[in-house]
Amino acid sequence: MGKKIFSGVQPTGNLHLGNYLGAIKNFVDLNNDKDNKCIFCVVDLHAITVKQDPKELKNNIRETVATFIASGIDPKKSIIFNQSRVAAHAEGAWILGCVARMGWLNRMTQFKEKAGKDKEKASIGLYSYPVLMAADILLYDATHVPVGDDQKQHLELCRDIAQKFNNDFEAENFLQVPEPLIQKEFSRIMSLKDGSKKMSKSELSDLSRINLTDDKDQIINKIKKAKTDPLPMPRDLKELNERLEAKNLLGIYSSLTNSKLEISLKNFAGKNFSEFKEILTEELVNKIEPISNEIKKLLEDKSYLDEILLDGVEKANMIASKKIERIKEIIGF
Ligand code: AQP
Repeated sequence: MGKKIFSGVQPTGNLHLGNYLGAIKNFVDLNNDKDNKCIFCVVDLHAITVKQDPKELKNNIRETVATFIASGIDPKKSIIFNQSRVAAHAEGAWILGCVARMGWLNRMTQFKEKAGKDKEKASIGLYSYPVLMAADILLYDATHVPVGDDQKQHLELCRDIAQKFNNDFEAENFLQVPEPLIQKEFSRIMSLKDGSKKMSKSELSDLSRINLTDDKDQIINKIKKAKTDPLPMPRDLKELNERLEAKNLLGIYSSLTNSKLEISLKNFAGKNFSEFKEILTEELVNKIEPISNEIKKLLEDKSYLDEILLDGVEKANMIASKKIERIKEIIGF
């Protein structure tokens, strides 16, 4: 039976290889399965949980749509829209915020990481971010949510919220409890400069990530400068697990070539990093350069991207507005 897929990407700029290998690549496969119904959301309400420049936000929304399409998502087959234009998301987040418990949210590690030491100055939106994410998913009765490993905890919270709502209001199976779709391997791509940190949009050093808009020369340069150690490539899993940067680069290679990590490990065991980096660069250029070129081309036609969003908003609104009306009836409004 086909799956109902929902997932989102924040239009916060610098979409990178981690977003691609951890999430968007999976979106494309799901989109290509004719039995699935897919909704891919540009989550602009999530983006403003940290300060955004309004002009940049507008561009980043279009760039995210362009990235979806350039990566292979077909807008005729999947719904692509931006969250802020479907009012049910904000309404749903408020209602579900009255179902979720403080204790549950207090455990969310992403808030702790993003708020840093000065929690008092973090926005309330950043704290309640996972509740909005739950509303996004539950409004569409999504059965499966493809995400990177960093979103696993938020999805568990979404499941808890759905179950509590169904229990509290004696509405058995009304909110669909979704399943996470997290790849078993390579679900967390790390920084090229520090194998212990997630590859991230907000990291100041551009050398820490491959952006999906990078050109061939930028990719070559970034892999050349990617952190490694002076030893030859690891020879076994134990050694690999102790050498984070090597593990990350080998993971990127394996994910790009759809190979098992153990096989890649065997192929490159004991070789020089420079030799491996050359092959990795070639794979990266082959995959990312066409996406990057296509994003740039698509961005020249803003009205085409706006039309896709408009069409998506209409379709998403039809689904979400019905669900929010039922939610309101159930809670007694
Ligand atoms: N490094 C990563 N490895 C694997 N998957 C990743 N994802 C993000 N980073 C990695 C997955 O990409 C999807 C979209 O992510 P997002 O837009 O919600 O947020 P983000 O990339 O984590 O970016 P932020 O929050 O704007 O900034 P940073 O990166 O600075 O924290 C998600 O499915 C995510 O799991």
